[in-house]
Amino acid sequence: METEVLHMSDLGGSLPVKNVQALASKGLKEVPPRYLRPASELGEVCESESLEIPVIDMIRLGEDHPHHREEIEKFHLACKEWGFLQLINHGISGEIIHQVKTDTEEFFKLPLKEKKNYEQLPNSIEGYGQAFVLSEDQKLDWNDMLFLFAQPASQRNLRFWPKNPASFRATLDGYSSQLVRISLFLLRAMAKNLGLSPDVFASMFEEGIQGIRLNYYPPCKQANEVLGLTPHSDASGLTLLTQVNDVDGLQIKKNGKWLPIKTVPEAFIVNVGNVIEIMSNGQYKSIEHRAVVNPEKERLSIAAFHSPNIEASIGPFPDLTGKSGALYKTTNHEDYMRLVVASKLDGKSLLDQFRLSDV
Ligand SMILES: O=C(O)CCC(=O)C(=O)O
Repeated sequence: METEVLHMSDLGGSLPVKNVQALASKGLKEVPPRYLRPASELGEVCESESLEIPVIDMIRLGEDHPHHREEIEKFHLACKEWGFLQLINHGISGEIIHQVKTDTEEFFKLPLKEKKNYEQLPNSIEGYGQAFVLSEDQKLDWNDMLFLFAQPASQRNLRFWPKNPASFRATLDGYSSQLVRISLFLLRAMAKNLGLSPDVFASMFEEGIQGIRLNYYPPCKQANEVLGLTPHSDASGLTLLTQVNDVDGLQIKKNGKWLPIKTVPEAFIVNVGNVIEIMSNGQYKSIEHRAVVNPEKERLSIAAFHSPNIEASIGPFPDLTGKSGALYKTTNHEDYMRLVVASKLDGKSLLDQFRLSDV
């Protein structure tokens, strides 16, 4: 008997919402109330110049590099204490990065009617639209997205992959496999830093799931009253983010305040997701983050989320449970993904459901 292959886009979806780019282009006098956040929800932004996320040089992480030990230690601390870092010298050519940025910009410039050819279908997260909207009274993000499953290639649904610009599909294909290469390299370094055999994470992520979210944040005159993306920690294992244009907007939660990230040109912003926090039994941290919008300029970003294969179980590695025992529940990946898609973004609340005690 043939077993039915689970397609990621069958895991559930979000309620449809208005297109924000179209709304913003109307030159509204007032932003509709569903996008406006109370000041209490927006929290305090940290202005300290001295707080900057670690910058890690991937060449120096190489085992033969004379500064390997120093860099690998810095990487370990970045994963433990920050959960975020900027990765330089990652080996992806400037040409691929330039092309993926240009194609992303070109896609969002298309007329709404054309973008809607790639619109999400009911009950599926893949395509052009929005994610994690579960009720009609939920506050909305000042963002439109195109979400695609890019890996494993058997999960691709080309129906949602834009044909315009003409280079989009080939560009994303090349970019996607380069990101898999980087993420496997980082996962091996993480495993070694945690005292595990280098392939324990990589073997689960090798044929793993990669979802790519292209974000478009229109400018907003009431930028300080809306959010581009609600605070959340990433459900996946490891995220690699590229900022497409030179407009910053990512903020991470540090010591109870929101710390704006100043992006290093050509760097990837890398962050630990919930799956690695769980598997590392809390040694590595999946940090809450959000996106804010600019009053004058549009902002675009590309987030690539890397998760293990669907057969993997999501739980603390037995070698890391030590004296404290397991600090998180173990669950199967399919159930975990179904929960992710059915949950609204809400800080670290998703991860909290897996905690067995305070970490
Ligand atoms: O646009 C950004 O800087 C953040 C994107 C992000 O966190 C996401 O897509 O989950």
